[in-house]
Amino acid sequence: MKTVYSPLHAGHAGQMELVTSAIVPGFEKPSRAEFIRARVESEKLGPIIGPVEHDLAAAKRVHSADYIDFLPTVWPRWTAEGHKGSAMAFTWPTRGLRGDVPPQRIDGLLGYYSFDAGATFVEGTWAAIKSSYEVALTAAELVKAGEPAAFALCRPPGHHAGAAFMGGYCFINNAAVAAQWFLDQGARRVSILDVDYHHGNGTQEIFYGRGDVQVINLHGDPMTEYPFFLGHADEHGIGEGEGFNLNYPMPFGTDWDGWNASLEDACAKLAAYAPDVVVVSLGVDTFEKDPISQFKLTSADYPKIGRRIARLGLPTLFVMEGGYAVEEIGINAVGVLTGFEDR
Ligand code: OKP
Ligand code: ZN
Repeated sequence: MKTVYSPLHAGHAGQMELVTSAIVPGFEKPSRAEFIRARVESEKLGPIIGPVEHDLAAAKRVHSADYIDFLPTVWPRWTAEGHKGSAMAFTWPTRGLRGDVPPQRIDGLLGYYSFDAGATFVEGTWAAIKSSYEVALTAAELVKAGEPAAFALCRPPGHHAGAAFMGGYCFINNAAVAAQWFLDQGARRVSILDVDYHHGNGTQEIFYGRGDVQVINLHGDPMTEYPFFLGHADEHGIGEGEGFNLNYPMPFGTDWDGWNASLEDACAKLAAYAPDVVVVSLGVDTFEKDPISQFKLTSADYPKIGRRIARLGLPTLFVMEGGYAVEEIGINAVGVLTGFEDR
């Protein structure tokens, strides 16, 4: 299959991250995408192509226009106010506070448009966000044009970004953009299968009231794992979306057997929904050696995931999300893709 990749991701570098009482170098770093690209090449997965330029109209189909228009202004405003280092939110409008009034200063606006301190900006961040979005759309176009599958090597990732908020390293929800784009191109139903270790709270929020996108998440139980405030098994969707959101929270220590049982159930529900296309939010932070995660999948398990998804027999777009064991991220991510191709 073809891979879509942009070198512009690399400008999103040197971000700092708040981790349990310390500000440390971000886990979501450029080498992640470079290890994956190198493995795509060494495994001869297929051609690597650059993204086609797109305006932001497709992003505004799943995000609010004011949120999307805000993103390119963050770094210029942050520096204009004299700040140095990563632009990062520190105050959020939670219960009892006014979440409906955008403040005037960038410090406040960052909180207004986020749910945590995890989506940080440096100088090259907006260009990276835009290129990641274009990578997803370009790969979606390949699938629309008849390729059985395509790989969007997105960085930064997207599944924590909601209609009007960023967080968890995510800004534009690339998988959600692609799913909506398929619908706008004539698909009747789309399934999003999110296998990243963390619950894709943004994707769930965007489609929660919708029956034309089935959202399935396999993830660490939010009772004990980030993002903590969404991803429970009793979240089924609402209104038209009732029954079309499925969560499979799993405990720390989950290995292939436990995880695969969830995948099997998820694939049965996906097949019953009979979508025209599947968008896989492909995170490989379920890996046993991932530095921020608590599942126990091994490198030998990733091709099995790809093989199972291939058995659905549906056009499939893979969109890169998380994975922080950088030495093995290429082996694991590309392992899913070669497994999908049954080789
Ligand atoms: C992004 B993706 C802070 C831990 C929070 C944020 C994790 C974001 C994961 N002590 N870390 O889903 O891989
Ligand atoms: Zn993750």
